[in-house]
Amino acid sequence: MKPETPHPSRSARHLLPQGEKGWSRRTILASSLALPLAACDRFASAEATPLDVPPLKSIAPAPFGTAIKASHIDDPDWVALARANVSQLTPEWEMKMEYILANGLDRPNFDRTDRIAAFAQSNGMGLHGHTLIWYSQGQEAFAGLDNAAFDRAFDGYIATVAGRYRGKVRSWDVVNEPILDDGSAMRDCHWSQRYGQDGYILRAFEKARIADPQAVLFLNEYNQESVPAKGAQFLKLVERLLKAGCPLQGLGLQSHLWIDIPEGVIAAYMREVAQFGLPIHVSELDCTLRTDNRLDLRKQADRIAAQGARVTELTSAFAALPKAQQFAFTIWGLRDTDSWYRQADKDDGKDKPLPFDSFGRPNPMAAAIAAGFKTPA
Ligand code: 9MR
Repeated sequence: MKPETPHPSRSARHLLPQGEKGWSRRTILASSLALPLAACDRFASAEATPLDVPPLKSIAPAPFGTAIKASHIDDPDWVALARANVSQLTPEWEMKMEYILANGLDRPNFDRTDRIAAFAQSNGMGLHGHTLIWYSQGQEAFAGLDNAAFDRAFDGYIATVAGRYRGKVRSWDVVNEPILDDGSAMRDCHWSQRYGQDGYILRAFEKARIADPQAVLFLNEYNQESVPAKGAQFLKLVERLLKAGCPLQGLGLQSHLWIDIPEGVIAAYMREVAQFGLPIHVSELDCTLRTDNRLDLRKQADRIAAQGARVTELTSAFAALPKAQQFAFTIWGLRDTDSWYRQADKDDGKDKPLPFDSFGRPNPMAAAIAAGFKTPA
């Protein structure tokens, strides 16, 4: 029911210069000593004094959001944690074509989408729509349509979905992830095959503008803040779209980070992308502790320290944006166990990619977010 999207941060790690992920004799020696210590580390962290971090929404310079699945609404612990910490929600899955068109084009299903929208409203939380058009979805539902039927279905989907949540969402990710992982070019997909690589984006934004004239319309992409070639391609795309008169109003930086992103890359990109003057949404922050290098035997504590550094860099850079460009700051789940990294098929039981642990207690990552909000840079 839920085919996975390619793993953004893991695939990007292959793009790092060798020096960033390589290993040396010295690393191996140090690592072999680290092995028994790593085991102790687990106990050390279990006994650590709980961190005292203020509710994240109370210290964020903009709405502070989380991804939500409809099942979270039935989990009182999740609801309490969300009420305390967030002021905005992004449906993690149930506002996507994959869910809405699961029964085919003629029978759109909004049960869980409506439930999330009602939950946001009854809790006074904002709602960010995610996502109308995505290369990884819709292929099956649109297969076999002739051109005229394809056009009707494409335009009709956007009109129906964006129209239904008009007045309920603050904003939409109109198009998600249009650029190839290595940043070399735009993705080719079923949408681009019909309308062209920029054409499908332009068409989607125009239709979304008509369906919901008030919502702020975003282009959303991962690894632009961490992989320079991809960031450069994103900036070129934004420039072309704006030149073509696209009603693009905001830029979504997903920010699926990992611990070996070289220092300074994220902050430099934030300054660059801000030059368009458009609102910025850090839209899906998480930071995995995993690395691709199986010989990387760093202790959990060292990984967490590296995670904190990258997360604070991102958060400080967001806090340094002009106020009018701070649209929202969203984490891709509250508790580690809510993360897509911890879904059954990929769970290693150890990753801590989110600000709260499985009991809803602040992780060091929550403190790293708080530190960044306090020190704009
Ligand atoms: O976290 C989401 C996971 O639960 C879904 O199965 C998956 C496919 O719909 O999408 C994940 O969220 C992705 C987001 O929609 C777009 N950027 C990458 C996110 C992580 O894969």
